[in-house]
Amino acid sequence: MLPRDKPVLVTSALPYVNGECHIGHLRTYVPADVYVRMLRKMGYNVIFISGSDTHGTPIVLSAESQGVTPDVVVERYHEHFKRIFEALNLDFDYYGRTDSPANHRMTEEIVKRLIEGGYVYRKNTKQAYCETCNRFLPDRYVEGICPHCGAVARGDECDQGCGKHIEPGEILEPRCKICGSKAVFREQEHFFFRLSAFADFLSSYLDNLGGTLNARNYAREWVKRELRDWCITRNLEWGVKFPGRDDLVVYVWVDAPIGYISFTEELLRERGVDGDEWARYWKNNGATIVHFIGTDIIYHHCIFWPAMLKGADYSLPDAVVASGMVKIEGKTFSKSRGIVVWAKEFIERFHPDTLRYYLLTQSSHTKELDFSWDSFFMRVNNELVAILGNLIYRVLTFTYKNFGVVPEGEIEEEVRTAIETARDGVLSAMAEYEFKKLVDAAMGLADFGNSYFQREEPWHLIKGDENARRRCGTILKNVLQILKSVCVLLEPVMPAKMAELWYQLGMDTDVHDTKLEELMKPIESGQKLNKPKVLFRRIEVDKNRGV
Ligand code: B3M
Ligand code: ZN
Repeated sequence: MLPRDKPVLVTSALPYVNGECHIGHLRTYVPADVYVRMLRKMGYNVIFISGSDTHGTPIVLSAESQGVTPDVVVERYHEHFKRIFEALNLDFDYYGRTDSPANHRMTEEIVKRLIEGGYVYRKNTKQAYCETCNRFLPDRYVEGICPHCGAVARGDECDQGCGKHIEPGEILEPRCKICGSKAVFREQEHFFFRLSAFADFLSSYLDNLGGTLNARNYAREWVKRELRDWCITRNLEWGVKFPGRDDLVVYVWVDAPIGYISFTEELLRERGVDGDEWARYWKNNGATIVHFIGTDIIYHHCIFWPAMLKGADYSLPDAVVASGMVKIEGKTFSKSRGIVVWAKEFIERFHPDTLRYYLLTQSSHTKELDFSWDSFFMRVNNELVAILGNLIYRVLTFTYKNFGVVPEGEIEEEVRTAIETARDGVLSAMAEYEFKKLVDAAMGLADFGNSYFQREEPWHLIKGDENARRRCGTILKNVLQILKSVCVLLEPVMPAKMAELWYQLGMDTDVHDTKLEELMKPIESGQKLNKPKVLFRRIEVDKNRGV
């Protein structure tokens, strides 16, 4: 587990704000949010940061195709992402944007340090150029064939094939993305980061990097093979200017991760903490840094980013947690081909917590998640409704009707043990970054609750003599304790629904602030219950299928 004596900084990858939020994004952000909420329950001091990635050709191209300037696109989708994240209860302490003045400043500062350290040099390179449009074609402006695997690829990444980063000038058979004509290569001077100088550093760094194995192993393979120097400037107007050069901006993968640092600074400033406090998080290992990302950006987070931080003398990430990719009904996710599920449409139809639950349970964190409507309906109906909702509603209506309050009684050994088992399962899932396991451990406790309630048959006991009725009260107190514990354990997973349950249980604290110690504290006898309401409703499969 993470060290106890430092604050923890958790980040989730910064979405390009060139289009709407989809479940591919949420597949990374929801687990990050669960992780943060659970760390807080474990007593850690955590800050949780993300923001919009506002630069680079994804934004510029999208603006160009809509006939507007990049800032218009950024403004629109930045607000969109914020709204979706709020609706899903993704509880960022700070959600920034990489075009902020602080990020411009921080990027310049880090690039200057790299230059001073001798890690940046200039070199003439071949750059794709379109003779029809009369312009250089950085990154996504050019399409062609991946030099590594032969798939159709974008200028800077093989997005449909091997997933590798592609350097300017490397793409084969380049074509201009704007007009479709064949591109040529022209010589131009650019700036390079001496990544090759970091090979030894990276290989020992990666040996000790925490997080998920997929991230570490993928990056190790690269370091073992070859690290080529990295071109860090582009011919674009939109972005952070390279120091001393008005005609060049830095590559988006320079200023985007630096956003993690700038947003820490912006957050602490917003909280009124003194000027240099951010440095505690990013200098001299004053914090534990954990990045949540998708597998397609492991290279950037495990190779470029630590090398940059090392070169500029900042703290290094302690863990990189990479979620697997998303498929839709068995097909490769693709916005352009319409194989996508939009977050907004989803949460207009179904409760956001059901989406959170689904994304966490549908597959293990590092494996591919194959979304299908049928599997979503099944999880809601067979798990949330049949196991969890059923337990909650039966227990609460029965107790509310017959007692109105939490009855007297002792918590039984068997129940304590079941709660401890669930808690231990959750803790080991946290240590492994396995969020499906985490939910399963909590749902296992709900399962236990159902069989305990069923086995003890309190509905017979209530009709019996005084002794039987006392026994009935004890049973109910025990199941209420189970509900309370399930509620605490599932709050990170379904924060809105669990807040409702907390209320129905008559608790007067805020479930979002509860700590794991609460699990072992008996629910108070005499505490008034609130009128039970159904928490999860069945989805009518036939009506909802195929939309
Ligand atoms: N904006 C999104 C992506 O490539 C990219 C992440 C930046 S994280 C610093 O999927
Ligand atoms: Zn490839």
